[in-house]
Amino acid sequence: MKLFHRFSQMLKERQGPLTEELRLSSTSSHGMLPDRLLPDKTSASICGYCSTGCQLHLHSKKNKPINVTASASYPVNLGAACPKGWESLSVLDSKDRGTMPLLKDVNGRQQIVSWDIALETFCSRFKSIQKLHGNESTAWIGTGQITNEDLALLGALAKFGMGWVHGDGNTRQCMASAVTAYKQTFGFDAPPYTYADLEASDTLVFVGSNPCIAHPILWQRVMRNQRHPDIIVIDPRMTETAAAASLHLPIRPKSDLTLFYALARIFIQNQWVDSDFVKNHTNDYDAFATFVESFTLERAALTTGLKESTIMNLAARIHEKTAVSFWWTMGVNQGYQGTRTAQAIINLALLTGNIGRPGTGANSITGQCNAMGSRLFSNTTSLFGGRDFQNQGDREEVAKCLKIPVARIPTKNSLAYDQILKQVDAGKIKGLWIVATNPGHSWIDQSNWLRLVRTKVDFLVVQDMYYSTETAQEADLYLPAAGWGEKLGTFINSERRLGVIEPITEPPGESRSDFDIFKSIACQWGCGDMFTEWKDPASTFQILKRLTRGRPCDISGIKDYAMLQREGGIQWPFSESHAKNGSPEKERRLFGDGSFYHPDQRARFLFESVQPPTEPPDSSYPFWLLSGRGTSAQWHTQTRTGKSPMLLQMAPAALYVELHPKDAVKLNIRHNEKVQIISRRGSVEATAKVMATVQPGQVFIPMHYQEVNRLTHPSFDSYSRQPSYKACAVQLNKVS
Ligand SMILES: Nc1nc2c(c(=O)[nH]1)N[C@H]1C(S)=C(S)[C@@H](COP(=O)(O)OP(=O)(O)OC[C@H]3O[C@@H](n4cnc5c(=O)[nH]c(N)nc54)[C@H](O)[C@@H]3O)O[C@H]1N2
Ligand SMILES: Nc1nc2c(c(=O)[nH]1)N[C@H]1C(S)=C(S)[C@@H](COP(=O)(O)OP(=O)(O)OC[C@H]3O[C@@H](n4cnc5c(=O)[nH]c(N)nc54)[C@H](O)[C@@H]3O)O[C@H]1N2
Ligand code: SF4
Ligand SMILES: [Mo]
Repeated sequence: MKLFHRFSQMLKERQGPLTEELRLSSTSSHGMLPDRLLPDKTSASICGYCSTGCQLHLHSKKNKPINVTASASYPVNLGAACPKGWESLSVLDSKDRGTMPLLKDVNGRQQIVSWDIALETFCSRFKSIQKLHGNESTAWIGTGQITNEDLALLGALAKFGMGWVHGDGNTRQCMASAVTAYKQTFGFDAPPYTYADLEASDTLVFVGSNPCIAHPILWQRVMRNQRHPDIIVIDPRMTETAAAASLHLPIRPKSDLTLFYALARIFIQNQWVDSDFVKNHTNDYDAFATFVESFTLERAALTTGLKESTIMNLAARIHEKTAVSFWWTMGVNQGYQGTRTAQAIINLALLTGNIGRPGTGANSITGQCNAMGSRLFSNTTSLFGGRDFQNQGDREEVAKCLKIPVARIPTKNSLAYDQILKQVDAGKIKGLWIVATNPGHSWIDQSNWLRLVRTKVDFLVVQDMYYSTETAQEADLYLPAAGWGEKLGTFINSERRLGVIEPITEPPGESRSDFDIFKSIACQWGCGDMFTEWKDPASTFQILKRLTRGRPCDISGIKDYAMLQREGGIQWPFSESHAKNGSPEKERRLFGDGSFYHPDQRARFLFESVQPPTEPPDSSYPFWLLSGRGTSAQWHTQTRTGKSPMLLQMAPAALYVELHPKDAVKLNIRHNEKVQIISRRGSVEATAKVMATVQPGQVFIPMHYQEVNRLTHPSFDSYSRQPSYKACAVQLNKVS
């Protein structure tokens, strides 16, 4: 009773919303919480890992984070979280958190320095490079894992304050193909769906997407679907998602484009097309119909390795249902024809009229917690709010909105990530600033990356939570950043929902939030005046609202963070005029009225001839190497999740490779034996896991192991410049 009394008292004094779960568990007859687990403060925060955007309640006691619960009332996760979410606080307290800036001395050793020296060095070094080589000689590489407010301040500071022209981010590795596909087809980068569509579909088609592992709580939404949906997975591997599907199509790597064009041909030939929708809301149908004529069933079967009857069966299953949704992720985007493949999926949705209605859509799932925010607010490839640097009117709008001279806004787009590195190699870009990404593990073709960083970059600044990352260890100057759980701002999830992240604890030592670091740099650089209105994340959010006003992604109707918290997040668009009609609906999808964002409001059919794989297996390198997410417990380069003992127990610590039993017999390799994997770029040693998850002739390595990108082949989609991580040629040898 005493405990209950204390708990009620605490409820009265709480500083944030307490979860239903905590309240229940502490008052139920069998579940009194021990005193050490009773928080004195709770924050409600969107998870800082994947783009599902679950809301977590973070609890602390005497300023120490103690535990996490999943918000039961939040419309995204409805009380659930995955292992990374549950463990999100435990990774903050780690001995390799940066607590002070580090600067390389004359012997190349990183030494602790004060912030004053760090900031002075940052500005003087970059300024001197710019003075000698011009404003295009420096660039930044950002991320989809910091807040909208951080991203916008970084983008405005670098381009408008410091005069830089080039910046890109890790979202290039991830979402660029989807972004380009949507922009070209719909007229704006706009994933049309809402998560309720997962529950309202009769048929869900997942292409190159493994939500069981990569978006576990989205997968739970699929499991809540009461319509006994047909779940179809198109993936070379028998993934966890494929194993749970009603139909798995183990397509040959990088042959999706042929499959989708062949499907379009089947729809057209059988008159399974929603002609009214096509006539009223699309352009270029006739040209598309002519184009797909050569994609016969025989051709598709030959290219994809799937049976003709399987392809016909797939077409019929899509045709027979009224609410069909298509979902794609990295198996599509990370391809040398990723943009066209994404558009081939969109074409199917347009042809069959599966868009704008519940349970439908051509739906790209984003990756990182704020990949969507980086698309709208990073000010890299596109000018704020999805505008164009090359458009005079767009530049004037932004200048007016930010009250800066229009001349401050570059008139050209940033180079893409790979192009920035090419300029580094050419000696044109000499200074790099890397924020919240770890290319020393994640960038394609590692040996080239290392060569560039060590021999071509004059000044490398790395801003990260940990000083131990592969990238931070190469830094001339390392800036210690606060992480998720220690800062405030907003993220946008896969269904366009803005949500708030709240701090629950202080950053360690003298580390600072990214926002504060950018502000300090602005002052030191001498452009602090430009950012007086950008006082803190909350006031910056008001600037972001202005930047979106009148755009498809208009969020001007969202009053403030309190409103976002009260409403359970809000999906864009939510303009001032929306707001006049009252509270936002809990779930909203786009294109219900069939009007798209091109000036004629019509979507386009976009298509192109199929190109051969950039590095197909041959007699010397006979295997396809696939890579991707291997476990729900690890996140990318493991800098964060690798700090949780619990998460570490959930996946093998050392590099492994999945290999088909038939190939294992041929090569005389047994389960758990060591093998060497060699590509034209490098070689690594791994433990063989003999399992039929992969097809014969294919092997799979999770991307969480640093070694994987020593092997990958640097080829890129020509429209999106996204790296084609997913497939290259390797050979396999038993280590005797
Ligand atoms: N646990 C965990 N979750 C994560 C992440 C993480 O690191 N860990 N990262 C997040 C991020 S940033 C992202 S982008 C997402 C990625 O989420 P997903 O894209 O779902 O994950 P991946 O495993 O990279 O790739 C998906 C599938 O593409 C398949 N694939 C490979 N080549 C082809 C092909 O040619 N055609 C087809 N159809 N399929 C192919 C692979 O076999 C793989 O199963 O996950 C997010 N969620
Ligand atoms: N072979 C292969 N390679 C791949 C992929 C693949 O499928 N196969 N997938 C690609 C994809 S989709 C992606 S998204 C990339 C991801 O690649 P990365 O972005 O390199 O991976 P992360 O480990 O997420 O790196 C984020 C870094 O930011 C730091 N950090 C976290 N939060 C904060 C913060 O608030 N502030 C600051 N300053 N730092 C912070 C972390 O410690 C970490 O070092 O990898 C790509 N690489
Ligand atoms: S599914 Fe994604 S957002 Fe939800 S708890 Fe897991 S990592 Fe976090
Ligand atoms: Mo990603």
